[in-house]
Amino acid sequence: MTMKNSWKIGCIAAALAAFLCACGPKKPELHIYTWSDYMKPELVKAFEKDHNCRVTIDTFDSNEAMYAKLRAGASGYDLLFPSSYMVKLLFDQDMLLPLDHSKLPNLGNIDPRYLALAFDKEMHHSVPYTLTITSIGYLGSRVSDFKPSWSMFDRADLKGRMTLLNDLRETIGAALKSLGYSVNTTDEAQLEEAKNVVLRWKKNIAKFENEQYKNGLASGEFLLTHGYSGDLMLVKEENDDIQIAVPEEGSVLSFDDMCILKTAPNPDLAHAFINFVLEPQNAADLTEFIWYLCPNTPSYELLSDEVRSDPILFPPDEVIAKLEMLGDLGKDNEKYTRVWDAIKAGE
Ligand code: SPD
Repeated sequence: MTMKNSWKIGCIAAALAAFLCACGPKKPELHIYTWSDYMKPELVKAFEKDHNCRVTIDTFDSNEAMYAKLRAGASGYDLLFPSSYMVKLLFDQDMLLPLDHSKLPNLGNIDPRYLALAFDKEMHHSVPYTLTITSIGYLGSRVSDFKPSWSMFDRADLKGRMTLLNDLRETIGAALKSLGYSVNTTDEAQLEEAKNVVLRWKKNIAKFENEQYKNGLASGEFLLTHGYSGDLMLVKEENDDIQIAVPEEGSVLSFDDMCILKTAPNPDLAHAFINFVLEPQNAADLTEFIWYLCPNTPSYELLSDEVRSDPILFPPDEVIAKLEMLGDLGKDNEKYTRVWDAIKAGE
């Protein structure tokens, strides 16, 4: 063999070795489907390292969008983070895997005070991830005479500078609360009244919006927005003129839960991820990163004093008393969809 040939063979062998290494045994994968800005990347990396796996995260911006995508046949997801009323719908449609509690030794960390409010108190199919209090965010120096009230959306002087959530249960719920009704009413007359309230508000808002309102508020494009508590707290880090208030007529309290699809390709890894999130230090890191409270009792003492005294993360009892959870309304969900369609189509 000539020098030239043996050099060539050496190169080919090295390339082959590198190729075999790169294609080596495929790492297990975990596919998560969740809201945006809802996970701490460093924690995902730590989980990938601990479990020698790869995590991919897809996001949705409303429960209904997530549900529609799954019903349309999207597959391959292991772990979902829907709100509780949507968990109930997924459960009723037999889409969820019963949780194996022997793989979730950290379940006992869930705060019993909040678990008492949850629909799935035994955590058969879902585990609370975070709490959302739907609130109003506004720029303190730009909105004069602010009142913590849904009636702010009637302010013609803020026309075109406000947004409402593009979330039918939340926005119809806000109108229902403004009228003194339950966010779970199925009474047609009350829903009709709520529809007219949202149509009135619609004249003053720039748009129904679930994501861009965050940057819009931070940049001053919007002066007042209906928003999810943690998202508003997140943008407050960018602009400390942002104030957050819970309307005095009452608002929505939601749990977003972790649950595993029946069709999950990797249910073991999904259980491991849930248990990882329930580690007190991880739950505390999440609360301080995504700004939604992880209802995990031993994590509370790991939070900073500032976070522990925040009235949005740890609301006083009188605020909690005014909050209502969204329920799954079964067949009556259609009534809300009809009202929402009419709102979207209406002037
Ligand atoms: N960026 C995360 C948003 C999660 C908000 N929770 C939604 C609750 C809906 N009722």
